[in-house]
This record gives sequence, structure tokens and C-alpha cells, in this order.
Amino acid sequence: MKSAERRVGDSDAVFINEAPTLVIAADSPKSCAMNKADIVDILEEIAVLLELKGENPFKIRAYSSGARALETMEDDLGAIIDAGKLSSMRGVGSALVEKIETLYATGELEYYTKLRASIAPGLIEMLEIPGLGGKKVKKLHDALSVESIDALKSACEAGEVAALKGFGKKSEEKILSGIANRAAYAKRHHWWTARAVAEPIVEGLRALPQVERAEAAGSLRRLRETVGDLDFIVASSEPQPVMDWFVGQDGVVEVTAHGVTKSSVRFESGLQADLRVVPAEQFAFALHHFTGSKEHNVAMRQRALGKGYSLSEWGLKSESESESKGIESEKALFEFLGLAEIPPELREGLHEIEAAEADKLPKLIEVSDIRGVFHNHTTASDGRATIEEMAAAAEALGFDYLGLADHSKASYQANGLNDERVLKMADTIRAFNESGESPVHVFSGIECDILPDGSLDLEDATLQALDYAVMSVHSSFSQSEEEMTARVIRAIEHPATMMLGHPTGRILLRREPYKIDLQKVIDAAIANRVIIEINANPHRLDMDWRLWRRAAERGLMCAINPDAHNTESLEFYKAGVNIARKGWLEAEQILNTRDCAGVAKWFAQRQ
Ligand code: DGT
Ligand code: ZN
Ligand code: CA
Ligand code: CA
Repeated sequence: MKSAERRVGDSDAVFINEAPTLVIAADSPKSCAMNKADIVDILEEIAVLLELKGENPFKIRAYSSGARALETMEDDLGAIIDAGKLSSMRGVGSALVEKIETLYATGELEYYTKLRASIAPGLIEMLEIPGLGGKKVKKLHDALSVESIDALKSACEAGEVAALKGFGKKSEEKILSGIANRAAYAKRHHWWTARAVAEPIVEGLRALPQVERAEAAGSLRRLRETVGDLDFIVASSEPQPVMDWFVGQDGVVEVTAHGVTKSSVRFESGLQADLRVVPAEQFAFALHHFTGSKEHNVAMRQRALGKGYSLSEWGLKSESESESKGIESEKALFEFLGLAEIPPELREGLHEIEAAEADKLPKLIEVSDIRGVFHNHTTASDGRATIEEMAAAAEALGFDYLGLADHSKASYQANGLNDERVLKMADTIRAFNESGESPVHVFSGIECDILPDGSLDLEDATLQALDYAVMSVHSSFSQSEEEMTARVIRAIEHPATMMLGHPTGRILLRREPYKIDLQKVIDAAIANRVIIEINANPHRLDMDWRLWRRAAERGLMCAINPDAHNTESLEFYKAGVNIARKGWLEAEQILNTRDCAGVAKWFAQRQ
């Protein structure tokens, strides 16, 4: 069970494997078909599957200790295999050597494929319910003959799980809420992934000769952190060929509607998309309506009514007229109602209309304002790229500077650095800067673990030797709200703390935030002049956009931190900019908009 839980995300490393834009092959040696982290995942999964089958504990342990040995290994796996040294590594039993080598060389393993195929898929799905590992799923299966999540749910509802030895009422409730979360999560998609699907569709639509205008609307356009379905609006006087193209696209697995004005399709990932085609004169109204949010639409309709008009997706009509007002663009629609143009990401029904009326909308931060990024990992801990490679990627993005912040030693699963290695890394970075090899200045930092009692994982002297430090929680997630809040505030009050990393630990659509009183954390950060990050990994986007407007008004400073574990993921900073925009943030409130000297000055005055 432990290994299964760890696999679903206590380590940042998990995200590397899922990074949506990741291309591993480019920087891996030719002989490597599967990297170390993925092999570790498979060994751990084998251990869980063996548990589920009730295999003998020694066999199970061989896989879990093999996984751990591989995970903590400092040397390059390819080099070890080439040197024939895998069998002499502690924790790697003889049965595993060949399997690891096969995975490394081919990316496949027949033993694993057969093992998975020998187990009912419903049982494997049950492993995704938090708290259920191989042993428990086996018990449930043996005692209640449940072979699917639906059957397990019914058994819980009938009180059969609570009555089982080793389970009880509490774990029955936990299983039920786990099942409910899983169902809710399955209906939504990360913005980053949804955007990757939507972009080529918009381009494809615009390329059609019948299409005058085409835009993505809905939550995607509002830059929400997750997206339920995609919505496209097209202006055309000839809808049929547009609809036919839409339902006939590559990747469509099901057409759920194919009409003259509306079509709906589903892609393999489960993501669904709606297309609406309207005459050009309706386009602005339809685009505004289907961009939403519902709350924003209700407020806009209210405002139109106050001026004697009824506003809908079809148009804007006064009571005395049968024809709609001619409105060419959203901007014109807002103007007609006496409002400044409200950017889609602010249309959440959170007083944006009042701000637009008073001409007090923020001048939102833009992607082009960003001069560099701070929280990133290298091969020194669990990153995939070296200092040189990360700096080159930062240069390609046009950055002036790059902050590195590898893990500290308590994050052993991420190969975290001890004091000695941190100082050595800082020396290496200094030498890199002095070499003049790169126009990008590298700031030396650390992502230091906040230990369960709120103390820090490294010596004060070590932290002071760096340009800056990001402090993060990576363990003991189940502390009470009081404990967790006190723990994080204690870390914020430490003089070496300059930034707080991913303040709730949430993983979108997979792990709920840990319990923490963020208002108190924000107060402490402001009082101690500590920055809170927007962790820009599309699976985190933490701290949440809903909290930023008020916090920043009260003086909280922000940093947009991609938490990149490879060169491609530096681009996540754009997802962070989206969230900053949703949080009404302007350039001055974000450290990354300062130039290199400005950042150095900010760090120095904090020391
Ligand atoms: P999603 O897909 O759950 O991530 O969120 P949205 O915002 O994309 O919602 P969706 O796809 O159901 O509908 C797109 C937009 O259409 C929505 O943001 C506002 C508008 N809309 C949909 N249903 C209603 C409604 O009942 N009333 C109003 N005023 N607007 C609606
Ligand atoms: Zn972290
Ligand atoms: Ca939608
Ligand atoms: Ca929709």
C-alpha cells in the first residue's frame, strides 16, 4: 500500500513522467528505452499487483526493495548496466536484474504485462482509491467477491465493508468519498492538456473556407485550472461543411450530436467538445455567452435589463424593437453597456463588472513581462537536465536569469541534497556564472523541506550561503489543520525563508489539498516579507487564483515558479501567468517581472 500511495504523488518526480509536453527521447542515451523513474514505478506496481494476488511476502519485498534501491541510486543507471554492476547493488535481487535490464533496453516486460492481464481490470482500478493497496483490495475481493468499483460502492452502501474485520465504519466512509472524488475527477481535464487538444481545432476551423471567425470559449478561454468540456464558436453562413469537418476530425471516438447549429464529439481521453455555428451578426453575443461564466452572464444580463435591453446568446434587444442591436465584438458589447472590456479570465462573477464600470480593471501581467523563473530542479536531485541544459533552455525562452532550487535531503525519494552537496552545488553555479558561458544568470537556491515540526531540513549557514531559498512541505500531509498551519508559519518566520512553495500540496484531479489555514499563512507571509509562489506546474497551480486578488492587495508578493524537472517544463511558467491573471495580478506584484539586478537586490535586502 505504501508504495502505491507514494506512486500517486508524494514526490515531485511523479510529474516528470506526466508532463504533458515532455519529450524524453531527445536527451536520453540511445540504448535507453525507459528511464529510471518509470522503471521504479513499474517495480512498485508489480509489488502491489503481487500483493493483490496474495503472493508470498518475500517475492513482494524483492520488488519493493528493488524499486527503492534503484530510486536512491546516485549513479547513472545506463552506466551501471553497461558495467554489469546491477547484480552487485544492495537490494537488487537476482530475479530483478534481468527485468530491469529488459525494461531499460526495450521499455517492455512480458512478466509485467502478463501479471496485469491476469487480474480483473476492476480490481486494478480499485487501487486508485486512496487508502486501498494490494492487500486491502484482495481482502475486499475475497470476503465480498467485489470485482468493480461499482460493486465496491454498493457493498459500502450496504454496510458490508464496515462489518469486515480490519475495515470498520471509518474506512468504509473513506472508501466512499474516495470513489466520489474519483468520479468527479474523471469528468474534468487539466487546462494544459485541454489547450493542446483545442489549439489545432481552432486552427483547423479557421482554415475552412466557410469559416469567417472561430474561437474557443468556455472555461478554456477563461483559463480555469481544469476544464469540463471544450466549447467552440464559429461564424459562418454555411454551417453544414463546418459541422461535417468537426465530427470527422482525427481522434474523435464518438459523435454525440451532429446538427445544423450544434455538434458534439468525444475524444479518446474522454474530453468532449461542443461546436456552435452562428451567423456573423450573432458571433459576438454567442462568443460572450458561451465563454461564461454563468455567474458573469447572469450579472451582465441584469445590467442589460437595467438599461432596458434583454441580452442573450442571440443578441441584444430592447422591448420595443424586434431586431437585435448590431454589435461587432465583445468589446463593443461591453462598451454598449457602459463597461470597459473585461478579459475572459476575469469573468467569474467576482465583482469584475463593478470594476469595469469604474474603469478600475487591473492591468494584468502578460507572458512577455516575465524575465526569468525561480523554482527549478536539475540532475543534482530529481531533475532530468543539467545546469548547462537548463540555462540553455532558459536562454531559448528569452529569460535573463534562471533560479535553480533542487530538493533537500528529507526528500530522499527525490535524491535531495544534504548540506555538503548544497554548498557544492552553489560553488558549481558560481563557477558556471563566472565562466561567462551563458548570457543567463543562474541564481543558486534550494527547495528546502519543511520538516513535520516546522523546522528546516538544512543548517542556517547553508541556507545563508545561497541566493535564496524556497521552503516546501513534502511529508506528513495528514497533520491536523492546526499542526500544518503552525508548521508552515514557523518556516515562514525563519529568516532564511524567501519563498513558500506549493502552499497546499494539492494535485489537481488527484490529491486534495492538505488541511491548512491559508489566510493565516498569507498574513504571516506578508508580515515576514515572504513570497508565496504560484507553482506553475499545470497539475498544481498552487496557490489558487481565488486567493490572490485580496492577498496581493494586502501586500503579498508573488513568484511564478514552473517547478521544472526538465527543460521542456520551463514553459509551464505560461500556465502560471494564466493563474496570476485570473488572480487579478499586475506586473509589479510578481518578482519575475524584475530585471536581474532588481531580483538580486530583492534577495539581498531580504538577507
Ligand atoms: P466547464 O466546461 O465545466 O469547464 O465550464 P464552462 O464554463 O465551459 O461551462 P459549459 O461548457 O457548461 O458552458 C459554457 C458557457 O456557457 C458557460 O461558461 C456559460 C454558458 N452557459 C451554459 N449554461 C448556462 C446557463 O444555464 N445559464 C447561463 N447564463 N449561461 C450558461
Ligand atoms: Zn516541491
Ligand atoms: Ca466547457
Ligand atoms: Ca460545453
